[in-house]
Amino acid sequence: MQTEKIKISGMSCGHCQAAVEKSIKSLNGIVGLEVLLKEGQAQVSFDESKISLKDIRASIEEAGYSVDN
Ligand SMILES: [Cu+2]
Repeated sequence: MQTEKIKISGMSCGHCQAAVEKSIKSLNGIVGLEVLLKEGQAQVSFDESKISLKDIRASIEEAGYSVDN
């Protein structure tokens, strides 16, 4: 298992936070997730044999938010 912190910009309210959570949770291989609205950050734990950080970042961008790192 791998845990990464991802900087996200564009989240301004609870709906944004929920949208990011939903898009990441819909991915196969996510083990743990915490999205922090104020910090603009997500901490994601995932099974790297099933999914890559790149896929997670892509899903955040598909939901309409920008990934900073
Ligand atoms: Cu919002």
